[in-house]
Amino acid sequence: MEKTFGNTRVTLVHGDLTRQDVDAVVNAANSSLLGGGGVDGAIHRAGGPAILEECKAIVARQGSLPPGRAVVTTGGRLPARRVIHTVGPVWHGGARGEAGVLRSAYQESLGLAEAEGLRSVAFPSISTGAYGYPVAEAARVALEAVAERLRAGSPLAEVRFVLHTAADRAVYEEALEKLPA
Ligand code: AR6
Repeated sequence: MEKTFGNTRVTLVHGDLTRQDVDAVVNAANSSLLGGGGVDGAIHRAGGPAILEECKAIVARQGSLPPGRAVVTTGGRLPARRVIHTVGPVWHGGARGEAGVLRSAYQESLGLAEAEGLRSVAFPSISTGAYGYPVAEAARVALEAVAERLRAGSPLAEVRFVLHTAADRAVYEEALEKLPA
């Protein structure tokens, strides 16, 4: 399913982020940028060591990456040319600013994709795995954050959400249906 905001299509697919034929994929990383499990582990496995080398250079230069911020590296051996690494919030019940940090993670990632002159970017469901964010709430925050930025005008042609399970895709579909174009 898809919906258009401004000039940009938002699409939802069920699949593997590392296989997406887009300009950039977004990594749900942690502040160390040294890799981990989940989609982070899958990106480093599929993309090879060049990504980790660039991550280490970034941390040496600017320190660890705070939640809600984003940085960009090469895509290594991935079909995507770039990986945008962002850090979502750890879920602590929702009263510790989690939604604001999640929203920032999406919007900073889109800003970097635009600054890099990219046309298409694919996101995983940030924070809803190891970080424990309830998926229905995360889907609403994620889609609202993306739609808001795209409505303001963006050179991106497509923003794709790649959901790892059919159940997660259904949750994102429901949230996208409710969102005004
Ligand atoms: N393609 C698309 N989605 C995936 C894939 C994949 N190949 N693999 C997992 N997912 P998580 P987080 C989904 O845990 O909650 C890491 O260790 C997964 O099913 O990857 O932001 C980092 O280093 C879930 O829906 O990210 C951090 O320490 C979603 O991706 C921490 O986990 C996010 O789950 C970040 O936790």
